[in-house]
Amino acid sequence: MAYFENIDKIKYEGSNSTNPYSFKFYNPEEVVGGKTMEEYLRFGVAYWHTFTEDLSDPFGVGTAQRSWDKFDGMDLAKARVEAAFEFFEKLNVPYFCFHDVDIAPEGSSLRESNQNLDSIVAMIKDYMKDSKTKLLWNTVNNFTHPRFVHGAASANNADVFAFAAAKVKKGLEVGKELGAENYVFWGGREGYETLLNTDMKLELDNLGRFFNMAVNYAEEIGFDAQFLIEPKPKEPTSHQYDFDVASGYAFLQKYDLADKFKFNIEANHATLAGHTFEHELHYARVNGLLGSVDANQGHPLLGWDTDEFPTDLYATTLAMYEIIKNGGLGRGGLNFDAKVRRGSFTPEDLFLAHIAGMDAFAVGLRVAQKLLDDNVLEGIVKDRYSSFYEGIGKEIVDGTSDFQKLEQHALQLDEIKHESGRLELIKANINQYLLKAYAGE
Ligand code: XUL
Ligand code: CO
Repeated sequence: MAYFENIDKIKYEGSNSTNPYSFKFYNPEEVVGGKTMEEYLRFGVAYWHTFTEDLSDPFGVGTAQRSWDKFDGMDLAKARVEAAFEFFEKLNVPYFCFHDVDIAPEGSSLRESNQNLDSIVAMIKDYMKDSKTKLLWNTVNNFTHPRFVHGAASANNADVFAFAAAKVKKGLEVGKELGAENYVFWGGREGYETLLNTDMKLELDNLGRFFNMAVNYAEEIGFDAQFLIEPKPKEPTSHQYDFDVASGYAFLQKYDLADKFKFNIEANHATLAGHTFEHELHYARVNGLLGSVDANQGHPLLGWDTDEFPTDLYATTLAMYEIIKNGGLGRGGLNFDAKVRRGSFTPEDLFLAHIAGMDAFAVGLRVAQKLLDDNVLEGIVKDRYSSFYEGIGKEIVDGTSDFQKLEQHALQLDEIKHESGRLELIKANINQYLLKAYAGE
């Protein structure tokens, strides 16, 4: 049975096409910077936003029209798998990702939940045999069920810690079974609502113990996925421990995990933390920790995680700039942790939204590569720091200087000369490159 019978396979038709069901800029075979767009961008579809989301919000019920919703229970889970693989094929997307509860309903016991998972995982494995779409990452949802009301690995209750561990154990087994390239930890409730009833030291230590046990178990079963932490500063907690890349990195170092994890960076989480998307990508990159990306965007006027499809070309360009400088995303990818708006409730909107996001990142890739090829920004940065390439600057960098020598140097200075930072020129240059990309130049 077809769930998207009105939609044909989405093809690249170029920037002049008026067909909404076509890619205007994403041409999977086009080579940019020595790799095809498909290899560079490694797009992934999020199962939860695309196949289980009903589009409800805190003030209104769900509006999504999904033909699989006529089923329920395990039949619904099976219908979603059929719909998902039809969607992946029509969108021609190389990856997908999911939480345990997205693909199979929880049973009345852990044992029953695991049985439900086993049967859907077997079905997905079968579909994957005839599909090019692979599993970018999986994870488990340790935040929705009431048992996680006070957290999971950072809960105040050891039974909850054990339950959370059992779910991650199963998640690692599922990841191995389906050949997941990464495994994600987003600490939805690993944080607190108030310090007034929280033992922060114990919670952080427990979280460290939990991650170490997960690493050990993955090694034990031979699951060699890249482990990723997905930082977010808050929501639903008022403070989440994996606040941003910098605090996540400090946590990993303290608990001896820094060489076992990288980061999955989500645009809207970065902005919630008061950072730009490119800040988080950059911070991870320069520390060798950029693993994967949850591609989306926040609404500039709303202060929460709106998970919109990314359409802001300036943001996708700066993000792709970081990703290219990282040498690509390795085993990671650009997963759309993005959902259609509540008013965009038709099944067709699911395609149109992904096309918009894929095209936006394809433009970002083209423009960022051109900015690098033409040395538009790199030269400016290099020049700005030229004082560190020779003389006293080189001594500082080489570690051969000290306060005595620096005082001697400072004492003989007359006037310190500064150059303009040229910020407006830099921004004008980026605009010029973006507009040239529209014109196909
Ligand atoms: C929530 C969020 C999650 C993670 C996976 O803000 O981003 O969907 O990506 O648990
Ligand atoms: Co996410």
